[in-house]
Amino acid sequence: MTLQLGLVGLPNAGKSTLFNALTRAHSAVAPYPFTTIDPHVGVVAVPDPRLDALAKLIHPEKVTPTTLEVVDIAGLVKDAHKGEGLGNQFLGHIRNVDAIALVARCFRNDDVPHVAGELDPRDDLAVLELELALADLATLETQREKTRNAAKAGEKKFAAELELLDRAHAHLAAGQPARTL
Ligand SMILES: Nc1nc2c(ncn2[C@@H]2O[C@H](COP(=O)(O)OP(=O)(O)OP(=O)(O)O)[C@@H](O)[C@H]2O)c(=O)[nH]1
Ligand SMILES: [Mg+2]
Repeated sequence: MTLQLGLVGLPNAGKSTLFNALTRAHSAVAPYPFTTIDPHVGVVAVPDPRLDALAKLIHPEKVTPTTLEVVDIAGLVKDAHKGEGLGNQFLGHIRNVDAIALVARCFRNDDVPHVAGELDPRDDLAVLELELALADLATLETQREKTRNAAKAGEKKFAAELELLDRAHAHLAAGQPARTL
């Protein structure tokens, strides 16, 4: 089974560097923002000593390790939901992943500009969390509109769905991530 992982971070945080380290792929790495525009996908086998031990015991014809699929996307900036930087539409490339890794920059290097001006990983993470919540909010609003119309048409299951979407909306609008609902 493949586990999918999406990398999210500010431009120049080191997402592609991490992607390359994890997958031994060759995503472009450069000391300027927005090096990555189109998403890159890398797949790597996950070593597991338990699998090796099992293979030694039962000698299967084929041993298939689980794989990790890593998706490297463009950098997300503050106010991306208002179109800043490359906007936030590219988040669609990681909408279906199993996990999102937030990549925060912790290294100092004057040759690699920081989009926020100075090194502050905690602040960077807050920006990422907020932009992800706002992107979720926009998705939810579209869905809520559709569900509201369907509920008006009288189908019962949509009334229940609308109630859940309303709760999720209030939660996200209060700045809470969807996963804590
Ligand atoms: N010193 C140091 N430099 C790093 C580290 N990670 C990345 N860099 C450098 O920082 C620059 C940006 O790295 P990238 O991996 O391209 O960053 P990114 O997050 O993919 O950037 P975008 O694609 O533009 O969003 C490159 O010059 C890297 O060599 C690190 O851990 N330490
Ligand atoms: Mg990159």
